[in-house]
Amino acid sequence: MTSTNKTPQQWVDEIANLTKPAHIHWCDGSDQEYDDLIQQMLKDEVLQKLNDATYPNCYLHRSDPTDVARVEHLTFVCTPEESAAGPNNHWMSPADAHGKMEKLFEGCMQDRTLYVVPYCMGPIDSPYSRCGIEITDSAYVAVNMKLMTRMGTEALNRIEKEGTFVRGLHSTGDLDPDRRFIMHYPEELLIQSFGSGYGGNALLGKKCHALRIASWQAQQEGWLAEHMLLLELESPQGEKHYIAAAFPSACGKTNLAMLIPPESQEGWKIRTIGDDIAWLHLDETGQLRAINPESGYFGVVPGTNTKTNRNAFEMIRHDAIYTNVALNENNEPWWEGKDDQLPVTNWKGNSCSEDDGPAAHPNSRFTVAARQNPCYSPLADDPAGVPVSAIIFGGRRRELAPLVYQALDWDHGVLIGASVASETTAAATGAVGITRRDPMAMKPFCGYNFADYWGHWLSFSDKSDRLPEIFHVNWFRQDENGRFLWPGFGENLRVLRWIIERCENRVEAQETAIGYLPNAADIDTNDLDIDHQTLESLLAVDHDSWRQEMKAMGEYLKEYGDRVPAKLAEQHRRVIKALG
Ligand code: OXD
Ligand code: MN
Repeated sequence: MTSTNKTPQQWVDEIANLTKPAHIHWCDGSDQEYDDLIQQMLKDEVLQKLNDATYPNCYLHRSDPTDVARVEHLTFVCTPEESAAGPNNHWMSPADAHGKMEKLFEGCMQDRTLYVVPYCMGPIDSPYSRCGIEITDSAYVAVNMKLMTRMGTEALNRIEKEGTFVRGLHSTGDLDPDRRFIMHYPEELLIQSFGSGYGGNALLGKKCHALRIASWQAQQEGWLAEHMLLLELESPQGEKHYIAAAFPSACGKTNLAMLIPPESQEGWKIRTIGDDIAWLHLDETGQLRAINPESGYFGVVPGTNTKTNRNAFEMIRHDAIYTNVALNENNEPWWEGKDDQLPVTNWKGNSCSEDDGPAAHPNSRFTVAARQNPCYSPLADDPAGVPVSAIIFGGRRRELAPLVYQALDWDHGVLIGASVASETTAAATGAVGITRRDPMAMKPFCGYNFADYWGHWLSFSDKSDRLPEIFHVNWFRQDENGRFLWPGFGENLRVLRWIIERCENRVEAQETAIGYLPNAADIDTNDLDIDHQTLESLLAVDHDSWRQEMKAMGEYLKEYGDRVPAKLAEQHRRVIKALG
């Protein structure tokens, strides 16, 4: 299982020999194949059809109740040297990991069909795209991959032409949490996932390939694979800007990418290029260009409604796969935050009157093709990608981080990205609401040592003098009574406008110890129920708290020892000095 230069057929033969499937199915990616797989899953009760009058072509999948989120403690990066994986990853030696996984995969597909899923991450004809083949024994994975990636014959043709591809082997196994592992072998361009059917662990094109393996490839090849949404912002004058923004899981990337401007922001438009992952390359002029490697969305359902995200609400009304939502009495999907009727059956399939807790799992998901998004940008299919004007980092922080601030330059921006911290959410198993460091929102997804990754980010300032401006935002500031200070959602457009004004050098800002902050008058608050004092506190920099924050950041950096790039340490010292 360790050699790399195999043809797809050779690799499939090898895996079939190991896993002993009853059938082998090469996915062609056609609509007919999708329909056939759906019919098969309805028969096998892997899927349940939802109300066809109100939710046409929508299906519900209930996963095993112990298999509902990414399992970071069971996710490993397997490099020959432990230090290459870094303190940010769990590590296992390639030999140990191969030994363990080979035993698990042996004979695991008896009585099952082995699906061969060739896919392309990114537009099929883009030089920035990369291909992979996922072998899986889950028809649910195959149909999700059809929605999430360019899957099938065209991808296989590209793979055959290029002669190289990322190999992903997945089996749901017996769903025993003690026999569940997600292994990454960056040097072999190989992923092995056993014992989970949950999206982030099983749809290998997404987090495993497009982030963990791709971040490693990107370091080798001089580009960036990031946990970022990509949006187009068009002004009333028709000026367009492209923004990439990194937020930890379940912090509203999908909502921001599909933002509907409020009535007060007449003439502004937002279109989505991507909602979760961006691959960024410098072009020959030094401009950073981005593609979205995915072609679908695997989004968090709870909280989606016409007020928070009308585009998403509409796009999941047809041709969608729901995972772990509740049902109402009309056999329609139901989730917390959907304000119609009441749920009768919860995500586990139990009666809501007899089972406490949320009706939909907090990490319940929808899968849909991106083209269903009412504000889908056709540029998502442009092989040249889009030119990025601004990069935004953000986290969920009750205190400290102002609504928005701008880095003094790229290297300072890298420190800001490396300092991202956020309160944990339900997207991964573990406690929710604990603040943890999540540099560049990549803590669960960077396939190599963070210290080397920061060094890679810093190397860009030597390669181009036209890099995007870097910003930090925080939509989640609360007062002492837990009330949000900023209205968020569509109103976040006001902050994006300031960001673009800064990129265009059209507005002054105040230089502070942590970066450039807006003058309060430059954030448009017309028609907003927000008083001057609240805005001032959203834009305040409390030096004591920031000194503590920088101290904590210093402690964090110590975990990476002398591998921390000198330029990053220098930025850290500079901010401490400026704080006085
Ligand atoms: C996701 C995640 O599913 O970040 O996108 O967990
Ligand atoms: Mn994500």
